[in-house]
Amino acid sequence: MKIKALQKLCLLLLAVLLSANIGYAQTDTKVKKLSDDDRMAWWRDSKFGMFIHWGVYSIPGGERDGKICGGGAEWIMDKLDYTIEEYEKFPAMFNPVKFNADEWVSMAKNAGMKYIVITSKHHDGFGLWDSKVSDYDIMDSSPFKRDIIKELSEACKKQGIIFCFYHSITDWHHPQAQGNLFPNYNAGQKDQTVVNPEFPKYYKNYLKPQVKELLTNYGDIGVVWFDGEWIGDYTTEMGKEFYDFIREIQPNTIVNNRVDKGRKGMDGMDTEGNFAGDFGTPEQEIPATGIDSDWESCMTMNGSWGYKPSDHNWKSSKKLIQNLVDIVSKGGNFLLNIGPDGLGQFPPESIERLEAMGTWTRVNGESVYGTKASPYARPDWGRYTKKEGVVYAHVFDWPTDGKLVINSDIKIKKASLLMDPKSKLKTTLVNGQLVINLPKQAPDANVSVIKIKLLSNDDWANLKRFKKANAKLKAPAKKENRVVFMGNSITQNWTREHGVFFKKNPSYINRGISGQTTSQMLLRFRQDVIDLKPKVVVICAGTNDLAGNGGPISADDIVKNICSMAELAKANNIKTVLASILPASSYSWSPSIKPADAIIAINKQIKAYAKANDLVYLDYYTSMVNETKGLKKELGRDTVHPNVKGYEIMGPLAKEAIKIALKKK
Ligand code: FHN
Repeated sequence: MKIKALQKLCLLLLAVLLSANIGYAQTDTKVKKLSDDDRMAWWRDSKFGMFIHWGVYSIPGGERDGKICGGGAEWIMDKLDYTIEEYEKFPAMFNPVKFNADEWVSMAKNAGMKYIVITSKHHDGFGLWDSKVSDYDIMDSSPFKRDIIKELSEACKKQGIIFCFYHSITDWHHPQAQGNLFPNYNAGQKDQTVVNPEFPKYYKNYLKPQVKELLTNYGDIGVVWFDGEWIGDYTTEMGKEFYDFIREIQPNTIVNNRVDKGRKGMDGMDTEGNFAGDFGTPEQEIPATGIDSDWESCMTMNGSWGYKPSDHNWKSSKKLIQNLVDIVSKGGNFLLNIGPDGLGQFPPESIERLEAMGTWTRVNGESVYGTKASPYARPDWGRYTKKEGVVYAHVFDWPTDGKLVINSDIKIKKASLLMDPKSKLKTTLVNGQLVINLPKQAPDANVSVIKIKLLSNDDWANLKRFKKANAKLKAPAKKENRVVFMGNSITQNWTREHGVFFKKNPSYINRGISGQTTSQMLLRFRQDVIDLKPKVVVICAGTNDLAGNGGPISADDIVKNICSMAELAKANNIKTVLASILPASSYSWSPSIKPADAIIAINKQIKAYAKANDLVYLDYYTSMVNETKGLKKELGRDTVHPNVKGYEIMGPLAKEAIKIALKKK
């Protein structure tokens, strides 16, 4: 093929490739707009982020000629009265050669933080990225000449951490903003009439274009975290317009409520009214109670956001871990701050606390990430967080008696130490209060977490337990005397403890479920008894009601529930054998209950009802009771549950009762 033709072909190919690339880039900008819930999902599940206040103010660290500025060191320009000219010496000195973005991101990730919010520009106006809108930035005004935002955003992307940036609306350097207010650059906060008539130009020609740069050149931005909106210059109209402007550029980014003017002080939540912004921003405080809207509490580890070596007022790791739990239990996110020094290093005190939080989140993270706020009253000993079917009890103060009183609305299926999934913690009822029995020693010095698997509400009566078995069960043959045993663990354990009874009587069907109360049995009576078309049903119930498993219930109501089952059986031509409650002096899982006399009283009522309705009363009680109205030791695995000998007593009694029932008209 002649050279000329070949060249033409290559040129053509190149042109096609180039047009495809442009096509790709163009397609790249067409981002599918997520619903608000989908857009917020990653943030709501993340719960824990790193705030980084870094800038040229990290060089003086809050000190000027031995004088320390009050509050945050990042306010030194205002608090220690630097003119702009004087302050501009800091960018010229800013050369953080120790800055390593990957290391920073790893420290955040290892602490259990899911996103990072870096100050792209704080109130002093200095930009940590390569801005084409201004030279007052890291590339043009400092010897460092590395785009910090670029390096951090790439490091975040590499390590799966969501990259976000903070941006100050107030600008003490810009002449059309607050740059003309020396020495009180923040005069406009207290006196809203102190405004710069040029501010709208700053807003239009500087603030928005710079934010657009940050939203355009550094990939997906998780959160745009505004601040400094308190100046009189900045209006709610600007805020709403700015919000839309940002969502236009990155439709799925999240913007805090400081984009608008609704925030009422450090409380951080918006006042009544229609304000832009996706979440509230409490600062240095944790709301007293849960808040049913999106919010994130930002907090320093010591008393300063910016690096301030003179500030030693460090919160303990324990306090920070408990703050994380407290915030998450109230439905919020925790944005914990780091103030790196002028060389780009995290203070050792911060690293120590990040590591401690990492040690805790690596073990207990499931009790934080993706959880919902606690629906229960706050316990004195700590906090709750919740997930579908699980409640996490976060114990701050380990009970000296090892008895953790749990909110009685929590329907416990199984409790264990989160750090030891195989552990099984006994739950007992003491004076009607649900108690989880804990080991003497708290497993974690900061916050020890108990994982509580819930009896799933949607299947409170455990209808799914026998669903499959029932479906497999064929309809009884015409002559078959099918008998269903309805009950609790006493019935359930019969198959395990004395299985031969059911083997020898294949028409006997065990439908006992441990822990069940009469109300739960009533609810599943249709599917687990009536639909199985037995000739006879043996009902042995009431023990767990007396133990208070379902909460307090009167003896009369227990009997009513049992009689209701008998009436259901009668209505479906099923003969009923009403079994007595077995004798018991106490219940290990509810030690405060002394059931002996209540059992006698209820059995009397059941017997009377059976007599009055021509049903068969199956008296297990008399053969199994000891002299103290408890279960004969030799017949029980414990004070309640029969052992093999116990079931060898019960078997013949039951068979005899069934025989009598079958004969009844
Ligand atoms: O003035 C700032 C302060 O420096 C810091 O950035 C905090 C962080 O939320 N916000 C402002 C004070 O409310």
